[in-house]
Amino acid sequence: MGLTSSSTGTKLLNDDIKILKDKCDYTIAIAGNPNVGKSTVFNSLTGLHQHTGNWPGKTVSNAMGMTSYNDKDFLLVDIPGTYSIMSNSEEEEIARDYICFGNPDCTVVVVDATCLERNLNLVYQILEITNKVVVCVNLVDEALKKGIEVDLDKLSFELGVPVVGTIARRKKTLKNLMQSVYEVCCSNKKETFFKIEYDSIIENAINLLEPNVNNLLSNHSFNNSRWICLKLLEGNKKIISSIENYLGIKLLQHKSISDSLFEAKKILLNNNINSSLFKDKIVSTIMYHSENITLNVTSYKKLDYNSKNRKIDKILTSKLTGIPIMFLFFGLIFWITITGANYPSQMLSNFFNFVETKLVYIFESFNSPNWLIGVLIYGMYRTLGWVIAVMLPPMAIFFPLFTILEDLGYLPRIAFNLDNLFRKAYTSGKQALTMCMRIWL
Ligand SMILES: Nc1nc2c(ncn2[C@@H]2O[C@H](COP(=O)(O)OP(=O)(O)OP(=O)(O)O)[C@@H](O)[C@H]2O)c(=O)[nH]1
Ligand SMILES: [Mg+2]
Repeated sequence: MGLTSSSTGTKLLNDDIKILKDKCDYTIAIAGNPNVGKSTVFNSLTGLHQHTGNWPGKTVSNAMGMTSYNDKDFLLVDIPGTYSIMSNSEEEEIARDYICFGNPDCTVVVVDATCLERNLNLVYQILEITNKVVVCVNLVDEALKKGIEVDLDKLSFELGVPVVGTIARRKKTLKNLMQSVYEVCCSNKKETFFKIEYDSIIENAINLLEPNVNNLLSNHSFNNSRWICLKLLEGNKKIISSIENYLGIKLLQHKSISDSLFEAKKILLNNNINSSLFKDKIVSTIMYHSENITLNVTSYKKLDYNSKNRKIDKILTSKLTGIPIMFLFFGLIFWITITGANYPSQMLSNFFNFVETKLVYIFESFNSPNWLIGVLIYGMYRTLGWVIAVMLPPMAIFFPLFTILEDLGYLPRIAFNLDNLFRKAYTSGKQALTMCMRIWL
């Protein structure tokens, strides 16, 4: 059984999930960076058909489906890809809200085995929020092709949570994942939080604020006071208001918290750490950890594993050659589509005309009134025939060509090339691909 939700906000999101949650024993969130195979994992486990493809940003709202394992029913929630909990776009906010406040029984963080370092940033950020996590190292087949091996046991030891390797397209490889998820859900594990040690000044500021947040949340089920302190110090109004809504407490209206926050921020400012530098320091510490752990757990069998890709990237994304090649590709695709579609269009049109004359003949032989022939054949049938003859052939050519570009991995490069331009219109390069399809349709 499955259901897809189109929720866009925390309240509606939680309401949707609540209905399904009652039917299941456990709720599992599938999180991760964009384009790492989250929806493929989701589809393989639920039998649903969430949109998958070789470019980032396909999943833009939460989707839900159900699966069973060891006589337990699991509600799976496929959430949009995000690089960080400190999100920017709307879909990243949806992901962040669910990771932080959706309260799943387990969060599966899908990471790309071919570029672990970048993916571990999000893993660390999620581990700061919950320890009910299973890390799913996906695309193991691609990593092996590039001579990259990840020591899963070592990674699990370092992170303190189960780590499994998967090839999401092959359902068999997901059995270990479900076993780990099952164990995390059934284990009644005490909620402890992964502690990343930040700059000593930041730690001083946290230490000043944390006892007060702790006091306030002592009876609350969400008592991750260190993480809340980090968000208060970061000063991101959106996430603070999400935290307050979730807790049902106006944090800053409590004098003990606002006073200690003021003092903590004073410590930071006295050391020239303003809000943006604070964020930078948090991010760079997490990146430092990700880099170290990646070096520790990854081995590269082929030293030049990435050099071919880099050379291709240089040509396809450089300012000088990237944009002309992109227009050349688009021009070629549109040309093939338009000229190529003329022939089948003409054939379909001839076929429909032929059938039309036969239909008119049949209707006339039954002495049907002219108005009936007019409505059914010259009206409905002819319009339908025109639409099919004009629309079907270009679509049948354009989409397979687009799929070839997707499989070659060219679409993410187009998104990268156009990112700067699209940012000027307050959106991101990822939208270029959707726009391209819309232009065509
Ligand atoms: N070779 C290989 N390809 C995979 C694997 N898992 C997923 N893919 C492919 O990777 C691409 C991205 O997969 P998706 O499931 O769409 O990724 P996603 O994380 O849901 O992406 P967004 O929703 O855009 O964030 C698709 O083309 C999948 O077929 C895997 O284990 N091995
Ligand atoms: Mg997806």
